[in-house]
Amino acid sequence: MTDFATALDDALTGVTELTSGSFATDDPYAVQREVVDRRLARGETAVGVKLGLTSRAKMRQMGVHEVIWGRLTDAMRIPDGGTLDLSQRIHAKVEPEVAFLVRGGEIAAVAPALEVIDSRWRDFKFTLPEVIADNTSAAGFVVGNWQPVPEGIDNLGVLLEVGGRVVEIGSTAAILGDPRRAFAEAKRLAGVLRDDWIVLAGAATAAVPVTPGAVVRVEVEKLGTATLKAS
Ligand code: OOG
Repeated sequence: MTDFATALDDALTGVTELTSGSFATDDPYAVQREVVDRRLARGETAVGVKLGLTSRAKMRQMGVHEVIWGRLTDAMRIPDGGTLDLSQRIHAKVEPEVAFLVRGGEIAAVAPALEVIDSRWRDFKFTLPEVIADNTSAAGFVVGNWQPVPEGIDNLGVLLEVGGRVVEIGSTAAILGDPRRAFAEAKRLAGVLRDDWIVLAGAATAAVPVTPGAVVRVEVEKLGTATLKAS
């Protein structure tokens, strides 16, 4: 176990922050693997992968031209309508997304989804290797109802609501021009996508901070909704 992975795992379990610049690595995905392997060793199960920086706005913000990916475990899953425990997160934000269900390495179904991101880096300030090592800020997710991929999946309207107010408006087109491209990227990057795994395609809008008591809802045209309540 590298010191870097230990520090990230301690920050995760202790709900404490790290400061950008305190560790270096030339293989951030190896550090990420160590961090997630620790979670698996504690009894969590791998349930899929997530893509990050799939929107041009986020890539521009980070000054990068590549997507990043992280690993999902069962402990990150929040049932639709369930509770996000903010006492176990540092400074959580939510993003409206779509999720794909994997069968035979292909897309079997799609669902509206919320991703919870929570950087272990102070103020969400990190370099690209730092966010990759930190499992691309993965901290939770909610998946709505699975359904067949509808016509026009490359341009469905997306609303993010907090407390019944619309706070972000976007389109699935913001996800690499077509969220199916994010699935293809996930397959290429992760190497293998297992049956029943979930692929989170990446944010369709900017991420929004959540505070205790907030009810967060994503609505994707043709797909429906997914909801969480922050406590
Ligand atoms: C990195 C993760 C971003 C997305 O969908 O772009 C992400 C971060 O901004 O903390 O998951």
